[in-house]
Amino acid sequence: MATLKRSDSIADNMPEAFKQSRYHMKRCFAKFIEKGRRTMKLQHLLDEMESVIDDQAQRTRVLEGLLGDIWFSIQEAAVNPPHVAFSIRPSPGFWEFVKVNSADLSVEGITATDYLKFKEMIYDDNWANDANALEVDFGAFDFSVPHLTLSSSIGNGLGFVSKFVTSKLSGSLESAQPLVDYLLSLNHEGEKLMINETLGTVRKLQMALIVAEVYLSGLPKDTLYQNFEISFKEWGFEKGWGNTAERVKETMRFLSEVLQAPDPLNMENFFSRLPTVFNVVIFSPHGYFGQADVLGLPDTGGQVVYILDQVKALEDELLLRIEHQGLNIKPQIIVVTRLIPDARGTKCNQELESINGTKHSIILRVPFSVENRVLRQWVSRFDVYPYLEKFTQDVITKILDLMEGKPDLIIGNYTDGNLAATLMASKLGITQATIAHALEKTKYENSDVKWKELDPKYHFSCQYMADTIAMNATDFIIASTYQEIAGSKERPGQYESHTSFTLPGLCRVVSGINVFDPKFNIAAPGADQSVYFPYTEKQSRFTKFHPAIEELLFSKVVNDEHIGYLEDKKKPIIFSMARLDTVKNLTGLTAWYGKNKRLRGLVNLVILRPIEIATENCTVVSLIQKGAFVQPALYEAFGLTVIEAMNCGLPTFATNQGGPAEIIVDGISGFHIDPKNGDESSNIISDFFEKCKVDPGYWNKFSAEGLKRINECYTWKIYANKVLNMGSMYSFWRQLNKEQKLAKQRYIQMLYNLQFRRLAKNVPVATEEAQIPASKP
Ligand code: UDP
Ligand code: LCN
Repeated sequence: MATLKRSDSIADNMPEAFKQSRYHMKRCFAKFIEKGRRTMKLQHLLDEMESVIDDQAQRTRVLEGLLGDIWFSIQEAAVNPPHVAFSIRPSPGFWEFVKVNSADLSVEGITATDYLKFKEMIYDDNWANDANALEVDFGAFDFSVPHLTLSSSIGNGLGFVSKFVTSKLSGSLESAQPLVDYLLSLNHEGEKLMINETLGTVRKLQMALIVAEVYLSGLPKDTLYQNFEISFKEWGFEKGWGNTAERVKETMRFLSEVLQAPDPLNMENFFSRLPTVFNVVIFSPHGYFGQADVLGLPDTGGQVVYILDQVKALEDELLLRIEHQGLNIKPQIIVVTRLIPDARGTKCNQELESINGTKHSIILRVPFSVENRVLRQWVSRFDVYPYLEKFTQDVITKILDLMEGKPDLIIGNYTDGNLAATLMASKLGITQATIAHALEKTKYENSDVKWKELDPKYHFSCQYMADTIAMNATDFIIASTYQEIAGSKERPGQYESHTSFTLPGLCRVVSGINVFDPKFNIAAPGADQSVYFPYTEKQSRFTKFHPAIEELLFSKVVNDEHIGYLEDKKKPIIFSMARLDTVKNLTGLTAWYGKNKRLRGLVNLVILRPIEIATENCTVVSLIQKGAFVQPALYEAFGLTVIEAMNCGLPTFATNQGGPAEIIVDGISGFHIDPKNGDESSNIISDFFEKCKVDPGYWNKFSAEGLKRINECYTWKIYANKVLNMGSMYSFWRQLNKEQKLAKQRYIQMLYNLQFRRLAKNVPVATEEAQIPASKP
């Protein structure tokens, strides 16, 4: 049987595929167009095929081989009788579009633009046929930027950029001059770092490095930089190479190798040593950003936990690097959020707050103001757009004052933070990074084409414009998983869903973001290991909470704290904890448990209602020995609770929809469960506990493998190291790419000014009356 040839396009393969079952396919297409204009997802197509071909064996035969290969890659069909157009995704990041005539099954390959127009006809005919409809095409700027080509390389931008930089600096001595110029520009508060004008050419630098290396070889390895600083300065070297003779020599060797014959490894090593990042601004405007009493409040979840842990990890890594660079500089990280005067018992009405567990990092809160009035109440993350520009302007003034100069890196979080970061980075000319946590677009089906319907509540027009602007403006993107960027075989990634989309009547984004752009990087977060530690570390437990937890789980007295109690104390406990939100599917888990007698016989189920202090969770976890954690979400962007549980050595069952599918290697470091298939999921959990009964080593095996997976891939130390390496390399990359960057920035400014601002003005500004908070979907 023929199968899909990758070398040919889908449009080339499709006629051949139809030949397999022409009669049946003609009947299916007749069915597809029967209801007139509409969009259909793969499942709809399969359902309608089922109603046409009722014999299952026959259906299986139709969808075998080549046609099956193509059919199961369909993401969407747009029906405009007599044609049906398909968007097909043969593998992550690769899209093709075809238009099929239902009468004769003739196939025509079409462009993304034509597919979007065809789809728009369903929603807004006039717009679809408007020859001057606004098209946004960021691809037009990307001709000079190299792109990855393999799906498997997506998310490894740093490695790719260092290879590309290497090739740009290769060839002749002059080719490396941009690196020398960049080194010459490095300074801290005006004080030069690395080299001065004496070493302004590649040849001079190369010679000086040789002399310096010979000199350093004669010194004991631990000789402090201060002891040879004066001679080095005379030769043209400034501080920043290292704190000891040994470290300086290593750094110099990396550079000598790069200048002699550039290679990516030495390039990356050299850049990881460069003193380029000291002051960092992190934006997270929406929700309640605080260190206590905030989790569970509207729009306030894992993003806050992530940022607070991220700051600690980045500060630790910065302090270490600065020490190793031989510098005496105090790094500073400022998390910028919104000041909320009506703070509901939190500290969100306080302007400045030091961040626990750090030496120099703080939270800065700046209020949203409108028409010279400070907004007192919380505003939903969907409604923040009218305030962001003024907010960012106010932030810039405060930051320049607090930092006594510009920061070196600005990191945005979520749509609002990323837009603020874009405005500030472009104004000050600073390296920018963005983090999404979760992009909303994939959460709501057809939310792009149906934007007009949804806008009054969600303002997706603002959000998708802001996301597209920030993704394109930023120097690098930090994603937690591969799937966040490019999804899986079956499901497109969150970023990938911005490749091309349309907001009929507003703008057609024919090229929004390219997931093969080397700005994409995966740096997964970790969990705070002083809070989430292996259950074996008994001495670290917070035993003072034990009686309260005992009472919570086993006391028969019903009160506000708990509903129900555990009768059989000997049964292991499976537990789950999340914000009370439909997407977290805690009701689903409860129903699976109720339905599965075998599971009920094996384990107790505990659902923790939102509780504030993470340490309590940890204690609960450690108490529940030989139990398991279950994360049944319908979709989870990353899933911090999954890695928190695994950090405690708790075997974990987590949703196969989203990040957890990547965190856990199914059947090795935990288990994947399908949130849409409760019977299968509850049986997977039952099988596990049955096996544990027969073989107690089975539980330990999964506990240990979970911990191993965490230590190999999901720690804040690994994260901080990667992110600072990115900061260093992409700062240089943006210099090398200056012209292209500037052109794109101009285009972005126009889009911001002519589109985003206008849209933001349409979002109603909150009145003085208190609002009723909506929960985060
Ligand atoms: N969390 C908590 N108490 C709760 C619910 C959640 O401390 O009642 C913490 C949880 O430990 C985790 C974060 O909030 O650190 C939730 O992050 P996750 O990525 O799992 O989901 P999100 O809420 O961001 O969607
Ligand atoms: C937002 C989410 O929904 C979670 O899945 C993530 O773990 C969290 O942010 C932190 O990135």
